[in-house]
Amino acid sequence: MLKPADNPLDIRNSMYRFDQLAKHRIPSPEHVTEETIKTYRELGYVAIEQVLTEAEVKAAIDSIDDVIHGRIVGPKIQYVRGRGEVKDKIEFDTEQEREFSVRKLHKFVDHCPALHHICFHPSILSVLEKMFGEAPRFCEDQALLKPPSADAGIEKPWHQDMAYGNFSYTKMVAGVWIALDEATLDNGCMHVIPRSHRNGPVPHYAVRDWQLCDTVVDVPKDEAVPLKPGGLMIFSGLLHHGTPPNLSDQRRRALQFHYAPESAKKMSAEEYKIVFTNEMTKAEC
Ligand SMILES: O=C(O)CCC(=O)C(=O)O
Repeated sequence: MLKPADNPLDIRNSMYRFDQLAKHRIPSPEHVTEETIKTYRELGYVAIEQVLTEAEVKAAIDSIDDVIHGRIVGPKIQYVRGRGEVKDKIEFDTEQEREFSVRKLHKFVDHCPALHHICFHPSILSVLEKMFGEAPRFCEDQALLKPPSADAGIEKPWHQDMAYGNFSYTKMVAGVWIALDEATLDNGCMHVIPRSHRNGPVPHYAVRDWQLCDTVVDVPKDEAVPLKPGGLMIFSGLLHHGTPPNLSDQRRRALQFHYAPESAKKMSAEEYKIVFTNEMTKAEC
């Protein structure tokens, strides 16, 4: 398979395809049936078109802005590489320039009531409970901001979430990715390889990020998951997924929460190393 150069356009063109859309979509949480759960287990994801109201989406965006502009303190802010080194002290010419310099917020649910409400949204927890067959336990919160430019709106390379230490449990975890802006083919919506979770854990490598080796990604099977604001995708912690760089002029903000089945335990360091790293096999990427 192709090995892309470290150039956003080459990455976009060689690691993603834009002519296949994910088909497992339902209109709202009320449409979850036994069949939805069965297909979720088979494909590794389900998109639910409308879960949050316009007011919930607006309140979420306002909270994100409050954190970025220092009106709420406590959550962690991760800046785009090369920006914000001195964090709070850095000068930005405009509010928008500051907003476009942030890549990620996390650990905000205890500081932002509107985001706490979404994280523990009864509709979301009820769908997860059906998928897990037991109550979900919240693991971590993130806001993933993809500003509109090749250097700031960078790719999140293909990966499995359980390959990240925080999400490496002994049972399958689930991610819930919620669009706050419209997530489109152009501004970096989610992409998935349906059924890839069924092949189990795959070693990850530090390449452009902590990621699957580009050569093991089954790019021909890539399906994009565009979503309107308030729509979301629930996906298996072992599903291969990623988002291409945002080369458009539209920003793309999303929330992402992870949950584990209540009875799941954290993997030991040894188990984690065996399944998610090359320490045992020494295989190179
Ligand atoms: O929202 C994004 O761009 C990437 C989300 C994702 O897959 C992650 O951060 O694990």
